[in-house]
Amino acid sequence: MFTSSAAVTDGTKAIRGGIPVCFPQFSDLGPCAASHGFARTSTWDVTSTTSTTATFTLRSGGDRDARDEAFPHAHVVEYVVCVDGETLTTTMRVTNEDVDAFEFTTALHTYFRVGDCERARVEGLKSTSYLDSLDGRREKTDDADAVEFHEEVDRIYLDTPAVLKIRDASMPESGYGGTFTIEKSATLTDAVVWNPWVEKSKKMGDFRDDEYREMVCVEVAGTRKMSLAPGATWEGSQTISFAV
Ligand code: TA6
Repeated sequence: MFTSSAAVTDGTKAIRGGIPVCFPQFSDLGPCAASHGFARTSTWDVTSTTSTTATFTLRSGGDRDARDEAFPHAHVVEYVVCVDGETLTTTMRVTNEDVDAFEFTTALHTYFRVGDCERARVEGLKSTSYLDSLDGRREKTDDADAVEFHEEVDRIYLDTPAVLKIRDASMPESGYGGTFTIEKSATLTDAVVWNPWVEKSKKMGDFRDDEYREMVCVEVAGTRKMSLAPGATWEGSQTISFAV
């Protein structure tokens, strides 16, 4: 995983790295003023741990601040992180504890560490429709065999295959190089691919100007509004593995 050397970790803003949990919305695709919603900047409770897992819970109400006003629905989110041998699985469960249905979008905004983004490529998205966030979210397709990073990339791929790969061809002496495999649940229909490149990196105070070279975001997501009935639970997960 990648975490920026300039990441802010005092709770005043989302940590620039790891796997930010985007809920109750991805980006601006929901009611919250805060991009990606409030979950990633909230304090979660650690509700259980085992030798391989940690379970976190975020419950609505209580002393939550005004961020809830935009999403006034009783809910609980459970997030389970499982490190088991060579795989990392992160699972999110959203339960509607209200009397009415509510809608949400979501993403697990994973930052992957690479040796050089220009030597990394994302495979599995050939000819899959995407919304280009750098061009008014116009729907496009890319028939290239892989997504490469030689400029800013910010794409919301829709209804993608379950398995995506990031091949990092950085030279071995960089200490990096290898293949990430991401397998996502069918409930996470979409995937967001992002690299901020030069200009956006300079505008991010919690990111060094040259750190765009060291990361690629591939974010398993549900970017189309999902409705959750009272008492129902939605579950989405990703399993990440790495091989040199
Ligand atoms: O990864 C997709 C995206 O929505 C990009 O547009 C960019 O804004 C990124 O998330 C990071 O967002 P943040 O709010 O963490 O700066």
